[in-house]
Amino acid sequence: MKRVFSGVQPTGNIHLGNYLGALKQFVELQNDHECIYCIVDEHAITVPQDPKELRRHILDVAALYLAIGIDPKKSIIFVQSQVSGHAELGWVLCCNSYTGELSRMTQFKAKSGGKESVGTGLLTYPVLMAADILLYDTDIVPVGNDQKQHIELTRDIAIRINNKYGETFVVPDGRFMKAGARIMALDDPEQKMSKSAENIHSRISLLDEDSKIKKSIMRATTDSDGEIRFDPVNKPGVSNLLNIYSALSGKTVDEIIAGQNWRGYGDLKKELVAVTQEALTPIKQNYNEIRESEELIRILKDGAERANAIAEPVMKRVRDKFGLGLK
Ligand code: AQP
Repeated sequence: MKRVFSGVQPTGNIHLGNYLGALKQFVELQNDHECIYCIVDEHAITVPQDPKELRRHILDVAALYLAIGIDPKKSIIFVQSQVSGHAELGWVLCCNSYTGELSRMTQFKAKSGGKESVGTGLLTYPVLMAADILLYDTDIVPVGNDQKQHIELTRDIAIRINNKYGETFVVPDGRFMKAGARIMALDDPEQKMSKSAENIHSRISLLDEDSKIKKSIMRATTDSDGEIRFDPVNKPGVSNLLNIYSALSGKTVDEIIAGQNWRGYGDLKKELVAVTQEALTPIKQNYNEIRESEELIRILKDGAERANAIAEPVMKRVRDKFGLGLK
């Protein structure tokens, strides 16, 4: 069975972009793959976090993992900082990567742009991500499109080390959805939907109430020509709505448009409101049952043990290749 690894940052507001780009794949893959799903708290601290909030968000994401259908009997669910190999391997990989390649990463440029002082963690974030993946001899990494460049970097570092020290790492492949790989902000379809955007109507969070879902979709930015067609370059707003519809319903955009009798964008939006509310209702119900249960902590502790049992032999291999520690 091929091994799958991916993670989500516990930074709050898990949204439709995270779900349709990455999390939905997590569920699909767990029946015929060995899946390891992480809550990447060490990534979250690349920007300042309130400690109490961070702890709360870790459990929020864990509960969401279960609520969307990740089954802890099939998949490993754990918190990154509970397995020390992530930080240890991160350092080894840092010593085998270059500031030039890291400063060229689009996400680093976007997050550091215009700031006088930029934390080192923001620069080395993709190296820690490479460590997360390589630590488990991962074959497949299900992520959104925005992570493509980081997956390429992970491959480059793995190949570089394999060439220099002999076969050390499995070289992984990214896995991207057809619909949903890049969900755009509702208020500005030129930007990706994001947890940290100030305008709450730029995104639909998985736990949003029906009234908030309706408000955010009904006020989504479209255009003035009134024609409903999929054309991301000239009609990014309408195309984004159709893309979300397609990813949530499992229908192609052609099927959606062919069956419609809409008189304008308002009708498309109303239908998308219904489709979104229907998709998120069971997730919210499951979440509310799971979030306060003691079972959640037990699942995460058990997951960390299982993850560590896979990571430790890989770390031993790395220490041996690099001559670290004692034999
Ligand atoms: N808009 C998106 N469309 C499709 N996939 C997306 N992902 C994120 N945004 C979109 C995917 O979600 C997974 C988890 O993301 P993350 O928690 O690691 O953080 P992120 O990519 O930094 O997410 P945000 O929402 O954009 O957060 P901020 O605002 O803090 O930067 C990843 O697989 C990602 O590709």
